[in-house]
Amino acid sequence: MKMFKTRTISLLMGLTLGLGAASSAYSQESLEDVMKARGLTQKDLLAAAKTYTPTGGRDEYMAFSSGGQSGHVIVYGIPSMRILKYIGVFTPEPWQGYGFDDESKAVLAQGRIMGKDIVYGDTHHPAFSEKDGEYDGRYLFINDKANPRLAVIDLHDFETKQIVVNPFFKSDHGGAFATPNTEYVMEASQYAAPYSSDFVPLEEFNDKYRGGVTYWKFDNKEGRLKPEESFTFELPPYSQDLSDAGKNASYGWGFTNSFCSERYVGGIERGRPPFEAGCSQKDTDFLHITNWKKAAELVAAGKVNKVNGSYLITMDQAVKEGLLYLVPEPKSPHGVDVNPKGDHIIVSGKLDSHAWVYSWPKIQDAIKNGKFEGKDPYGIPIIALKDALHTQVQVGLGPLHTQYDAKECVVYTSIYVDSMVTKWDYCEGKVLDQLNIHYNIGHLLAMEGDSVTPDGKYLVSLNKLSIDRFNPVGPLHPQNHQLIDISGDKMQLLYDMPLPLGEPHYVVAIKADKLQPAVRYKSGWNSRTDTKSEYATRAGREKVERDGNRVHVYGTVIRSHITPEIIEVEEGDEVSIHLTNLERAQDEVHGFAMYSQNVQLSIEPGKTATASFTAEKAGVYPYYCTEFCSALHLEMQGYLLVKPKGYQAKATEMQEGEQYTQADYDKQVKTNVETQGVIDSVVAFITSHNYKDFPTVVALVEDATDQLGFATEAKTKAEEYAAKGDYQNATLWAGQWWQYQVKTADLGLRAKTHLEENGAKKVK
Ligand code: K7E
Ligand code: CUA
Repeated sequence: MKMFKTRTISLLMGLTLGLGAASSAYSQESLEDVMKARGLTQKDLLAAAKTYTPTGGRDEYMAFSSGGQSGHVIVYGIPSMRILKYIGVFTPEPWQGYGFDDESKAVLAQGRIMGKDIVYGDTHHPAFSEKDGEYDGRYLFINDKANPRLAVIDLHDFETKQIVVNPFFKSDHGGAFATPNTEYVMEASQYAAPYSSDFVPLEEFNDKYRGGVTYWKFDNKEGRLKPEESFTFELPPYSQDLSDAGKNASYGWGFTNSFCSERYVGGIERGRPPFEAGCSQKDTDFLHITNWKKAAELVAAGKVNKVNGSYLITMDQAVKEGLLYLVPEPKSPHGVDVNPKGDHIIVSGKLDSHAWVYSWPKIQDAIKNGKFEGKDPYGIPIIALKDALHTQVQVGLGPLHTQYDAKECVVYTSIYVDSMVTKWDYCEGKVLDQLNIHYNIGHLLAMEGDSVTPDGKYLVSLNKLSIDRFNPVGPLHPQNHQLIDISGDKMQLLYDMPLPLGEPHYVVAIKADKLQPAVRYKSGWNSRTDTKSEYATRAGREKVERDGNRVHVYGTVIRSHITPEIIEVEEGDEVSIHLTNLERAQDEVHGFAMYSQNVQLSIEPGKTATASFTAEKAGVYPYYCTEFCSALHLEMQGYLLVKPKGYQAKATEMQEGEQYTQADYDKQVKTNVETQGVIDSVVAFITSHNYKDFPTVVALVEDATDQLGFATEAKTKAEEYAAKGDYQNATLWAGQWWQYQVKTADLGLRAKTHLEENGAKKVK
């Protein structure tokens, strides 16, 4: 302990004096040496230079990837391809305390289905909130295909705030897709099923099984989906697949494709040919066109009935009101993508080598003139292909998804079977370039590719299989995201990134400067509801409240202690520990984990989080902070004592491990005086510079001032005990005084470094 103190002091001194003098030693190795040693080509170097981001550098774009089966969202930077965060969405995520604190458990509980907790998700399609068709950087939505749900993530703190369960579907896929002002978020079903939770035999598939597309109303001010204002289009049992919202020319409409319009039901065990045979018989499937704008008006006018407690526009009503149309589309399509102007729609068929380009003006004409080639078995008007198609382009075998370039008419389509990306012109109908990617590309993503003004620049190929790309890690491989430079005429492959967390289906990327995430919460904040927590606790107001066997602990955390440090309850008590992080400093998160109780909180600066459990068994339960928050992090600890019923205390005095004398006290005080010298020199440096021009430094200084205030309190206590000749307590409080000094010095040094690195100027 004493050794440690001395070393820390010299470290602090060293930092104060030595920092700022950058190392001038430079590597003697030449670029050629490294190229030779690692077998790199000029092309490799060029690619490396385009993605390499020096330490401290930032990315131009932030990508939000579906986390596939993990039920999370993965955030990474482009072009560095560095993973920045996993966001817990449908699955508990201990690092963030997601699914462990009461506040986030309440979010996950919104996603219960038939009373059951569903603690994973099969996430597919993330979507940003939009304003006038541009990403506004406020919210992210994502669907869960297996358990038809949508989640809302607030990009102000990258936390999941809401989960809604579809009131009709038993799976979804065509979500999440936002309308141009995030009026609605689309979610289409995938596997047709009865709308009720009752048993319905498969023999009644055509009559009783249904698909659909839900338009979830989004309250842009509140940042929440509004189930009571949302509505669903009843659709035939055609296995709806992906969706996209119309924009500009096609604003007010939505598009949803389908892949088994044969309505085939397999069953090898009943002697029937399997699904895959029956679902790929016809040459075409159906693109569904829905008018959400008009539908919303009907809902507002009280003309739509509720089923399962939610607005349902039946097929009959939709046809009667002119809200629903079908157009044939290529066999087994996968992906429907509206262009930025909204006047073209591209659909690719997995079992066709063409991408089909539809003309929205043509479709509109057909609708206006009532020009249909017939009706499907449910009475939905079908627009003839020739009355809707602009052109068909041979793009390669197994085309899937399409992304739009910044240049008009230019698009990129993922070619699954041929494992390549085809760059082509949909206005002229010609192929421009093709790039082999590693293997079996699924989605691809362009920068701001779903907005009305895509950026071009980079493309990421989301390859389904990574086979031989990386060092082997067993039979389950990561996925391979390949970064491609699309700024020139020819596509250039830059980088392979393994993504080892579920199978990401789609990714969306936004300009990084559109995001302004917070670094702290307002003090005592429930981050999941975005309101002041009723359990917020201020420094010095920590308390324990008991009502029968219900115990509420109102505590705080700040470097380096948890208050309370000892919690005493009785066997059988229901315990809730509410902890508020009093820190204001950036990145000063504290954790809270407890032996055998499934307790693990992440308490970011300002946050209040709650751990609740039943103290079932008498015993001793250590708890501690799980984030390495300071030099005295390991000492950030405590004990929950669960006493047997009717327990009578035996020992009355704490057994001290060490006895301290006046000499110990004097020695500690001497150390403290020296430390104060360090603090004073740092303070002198900061105040002699224009530090007020640096918000980061201002925050650090505020925090340091707090810590120094605590130091003064501890100093007073130490001196009081010393005056009474109680050197045991005097020495311990002098030690605590020093703890606060160290934190002050640490903050001060961080502020000083920031000033030095950011060109602060001396003030007279
Ligand atoms: Cu995997 Cu969009 Cu669900 Cu295609 S989806 S690849
Ligand atoms: Cu707080 Cu470690």
